[in-house]
Amino acid sequence: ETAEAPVTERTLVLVKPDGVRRGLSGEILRRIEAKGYTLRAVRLLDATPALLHKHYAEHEGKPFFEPLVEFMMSGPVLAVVAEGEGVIPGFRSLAGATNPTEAAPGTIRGDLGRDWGTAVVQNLVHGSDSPESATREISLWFPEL
Ligand code: RTP
Ligand code: MG
Repeated sequence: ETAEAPVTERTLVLVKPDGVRRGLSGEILRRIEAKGYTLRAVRLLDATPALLHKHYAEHEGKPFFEPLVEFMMSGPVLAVVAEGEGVIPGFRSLAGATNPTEAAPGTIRGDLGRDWGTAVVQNLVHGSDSPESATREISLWFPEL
């Protein structure tokens, strides 16, 4: 009996408004592809409050929640579905620590991000943190997939 081929893993990546504004979308997509992951879907959009409240539901009530939603509506977001074995933790490794001051050099946040003294940390990218989050978030940002 032969083993089934594993179902290909998918994650949701967002290039946040700071990344789009700074012209880093291409560099961030380049790093995802250079790592060997496949871009399955890409969309530039203006996120609505309803979408962001669902996307960040786990953070509702935290002190940074409203500044975070404001920041995420400060310009267009590039939403990406990336695919490949291990892509969920793999993209989190590429992204680096949440705080760009602490993120290791070599990571997206460590190489390209910094503290700008804003109300909420601007850290260039989002990546799903678990298979459950990935499924939920992909259905929010790409309902047709
Ligand atoms: P993300 O969800 O965006 O990939 O980032 P993450 O997992 O590294 O961080 P998470 O804890 O999920 O927080 C989501 C986003 O909220 C903002 N944040 N600000 N104390 C703060 O000022 C603070 N904590 C979180 C960041 O934009 C973070 O990416
Ligand atoms: Mg998170």
